[in-house]
Amino acid sequence: MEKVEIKDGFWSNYRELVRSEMIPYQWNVLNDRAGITIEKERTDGGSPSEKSHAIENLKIAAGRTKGEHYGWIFQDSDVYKWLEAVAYSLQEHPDPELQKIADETVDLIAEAQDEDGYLHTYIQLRCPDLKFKRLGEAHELYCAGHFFEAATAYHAVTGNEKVLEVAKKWADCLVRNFGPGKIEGTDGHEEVEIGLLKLYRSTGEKRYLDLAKYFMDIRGSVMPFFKKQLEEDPHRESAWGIGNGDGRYLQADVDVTKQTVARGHAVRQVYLTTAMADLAAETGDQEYLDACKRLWEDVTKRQMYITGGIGSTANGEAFTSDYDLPLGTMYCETCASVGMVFWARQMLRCESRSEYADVMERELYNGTISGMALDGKHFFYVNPLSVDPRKIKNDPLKTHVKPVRPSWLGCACCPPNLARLLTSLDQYIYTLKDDTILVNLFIGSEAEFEVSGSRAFIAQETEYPHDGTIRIKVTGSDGMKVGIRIPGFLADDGVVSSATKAAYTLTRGGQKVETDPEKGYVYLQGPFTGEEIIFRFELKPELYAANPFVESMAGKAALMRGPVVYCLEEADNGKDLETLAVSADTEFTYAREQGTLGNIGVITAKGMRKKPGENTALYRKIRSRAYSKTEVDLKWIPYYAWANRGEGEMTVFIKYDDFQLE
Ligand code: FUB
Ligand code: ZN
Repeated sequence: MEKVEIKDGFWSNYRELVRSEMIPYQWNVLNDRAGITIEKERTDGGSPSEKSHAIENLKIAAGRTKGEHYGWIFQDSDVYKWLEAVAYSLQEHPDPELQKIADETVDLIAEAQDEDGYLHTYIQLRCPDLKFKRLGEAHELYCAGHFFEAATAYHAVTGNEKVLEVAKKWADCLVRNFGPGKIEGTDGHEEVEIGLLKLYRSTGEKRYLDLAKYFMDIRGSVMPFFKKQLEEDPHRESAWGIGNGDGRYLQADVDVTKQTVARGHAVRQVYLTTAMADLAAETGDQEYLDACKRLWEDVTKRQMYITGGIGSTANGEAFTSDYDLPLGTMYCETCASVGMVFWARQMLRCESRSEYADVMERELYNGTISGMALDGKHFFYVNPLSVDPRKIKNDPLKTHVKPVRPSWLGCACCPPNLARLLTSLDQYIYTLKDDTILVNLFIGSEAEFEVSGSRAFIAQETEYPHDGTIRIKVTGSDGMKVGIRIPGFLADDGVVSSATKAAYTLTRGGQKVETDPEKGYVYLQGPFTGEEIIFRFELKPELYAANPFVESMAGKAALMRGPVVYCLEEADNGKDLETLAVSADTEFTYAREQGTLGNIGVITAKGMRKKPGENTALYRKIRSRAYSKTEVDLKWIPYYAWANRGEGEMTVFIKYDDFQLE
């Protein structure tokens, strides 16, 4: 019963880019006719990267062509994520030609499906005797989950019944095969749970929700099962799916409800918590919600970069330890930031707390869209916070850190994940809860909801994040409420309280609203008759320092304006960005700029460049002051727009307060 249409100066461009460039481009890549060079995501002999072959794999499984499977064990999921993005795109922008291609893809998938519902081209084509026998690494259920997500979206938008039939047949195959007394295991990579919960909502079939819960409940005790499968695997090549075997890599070391810290593979962790929070929202399961809250706290307060990036190490694409946030070797996979948005959305369904929307917004304006170039055809897998091409090229531990976005990646999980997020962005702006509509994101949009049995309309007009004025119009009955999020960045410590009222004004029909924020939202009571609600705050460039426990960021600061993280690039500031510094009381100037990076907001200020001078020693006595200082003009651009002007240095963090020390 909800319909949200985005009409926004910032996001409509991104959505149009995905629709007009990225979706057709991805389709060509999936069909191996894009005429591009695919790069490895990092130097690793074993990773397939010559071609995608994803559609061809399905054609071979369908018996339409002959050949061998090529690609990752989860190559099918690239097609499913593409299909999901197409579904959302068609919703906003009907396109019979694209729909025909997507319908034909559904036909192909249906033909590739086995009689009993099984569907996973890697196993079907390479080792059919290993169906469900290599669950630690095979990604069968992972791919199933992505297919269920695609199928429910495509069915909802286009009414295509076949896609839902294929999904139900596959899910019923899982129901028949998994559970107590059947296969008592799950997938090494979470995702099927998210898909099953969507399938449950789409069909009303509770067996899908039950299976999703089974797959999560068994995680904490599944390691012996994975190990036994490995021992019995006649084609065993590696054990990468289960890491070093202690279960941490795949969140299987302890019961999911007992987890206290986020560890292991970052995408797996946040897909798990997305599903747990979804299940908690559906069923009210308090244990699931409590675990999610603990993990949320750990991730967002101790393991997240300022860009929203998560995963501190390339080794296992994983979390490491609290406050371990290195700047030059971090991982910050695009998928992990996309996953954070999914998780935040589910947390908002469970609890009306603005901190979830704050993180969602941080991810959206920074760690997610930095994954795509402004042409919609080049992508980052890893989103670094600092790059110096000279310092990565000889370090085998930094091959994942790339200074420019490749045309495509051998492991292509990230680009289509971003596409499905951006095309479904309308689902994140508002959260509808009983009689209340939460306004989570400030995005120009028109929406229609059913609230407490009657229709409600809500429209937002804004130039955010360039400007901090949001005009909202609501019509709706007296039983309903609208909760407006007060962004955490308006409070000095990030925690919204009654004191934060000094940082904004909120008026309704010209009258000031004095109500205190409640867990970060200010609630307005209906009836609403279309009177204008104006929410206004100043967006100022602000320097942010990290918690002192974070060693890599000591003495450094990052610049943000509202939700947007800024960075310095060599193209604007010359080489040797590590020699630059600002003072804590620097005055910053913000301006809009139209140029090669599109219409962006740039920030300028006076800063300092410190060079060794005549003393070129690697170490010197601090009191010797043997270096030269020059005042320089500094220019920051939004982090999301970096690496669009060729190879060069970039840094999010800059030294600060350094001059006072001298
Ligand atoms: O394993 C499937 C996907 O590939 C993961 O989610 C990504 O992190 C990448 O490893
Ligand atoms: Zn990815």
